[in-house]
Amino acid sequence: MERTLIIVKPDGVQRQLIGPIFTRLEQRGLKVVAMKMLQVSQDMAREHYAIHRGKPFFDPLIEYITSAPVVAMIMEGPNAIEAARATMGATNPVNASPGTIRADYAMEVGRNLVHSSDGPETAAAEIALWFDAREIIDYGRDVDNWILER
Ligand code: IDP
Ligand code: MG
Repeated sequence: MERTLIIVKPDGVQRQLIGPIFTRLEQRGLKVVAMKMLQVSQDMAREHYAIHRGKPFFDPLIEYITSAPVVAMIMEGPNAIEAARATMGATNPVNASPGTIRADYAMEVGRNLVHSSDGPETAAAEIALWFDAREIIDYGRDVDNWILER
């Protein structure tokens, strides 16, 4: 089953939106298999956003993601990456579709509340960066019979 990394960014934690953000994803049927709060270090931020090094928004992005604690989680499900990206909405909240997290709660690209892996390779690398294998829990849910076709 596919897994993806979700992060409630510092603005999401400060604005007391951990619950609403998490609820959107959880209620779709995505299963939480790991979850923790942490303060991101400069080194970890630079590694997580390495692909954006050299871009004009890189330094502000590092400052943003390290500015206060975040909540990170791994969510699992069929097409989890695509499902989470669709629920999160476009990178710039102004272009995000109504009903998505970013459209409903955010105004600007540099304060867009949430991160979600953008592909299978990225998801695998991000999960390895953010979580130790022992922090990921493989478990069943009875409700899966009502969420998944099998
Ligand atoms: P994503 O988060 O939707 O995958 P990416 O293009 O991977 O978007 O960019 C990573 C993060 O960098 C964005 O979520 C946003 O916080 C920030 N960012 C991206 N583009 C800009 C920009 O043009 N100005 C300011 N911040 C940006
Ligand atoms: Mg991205």
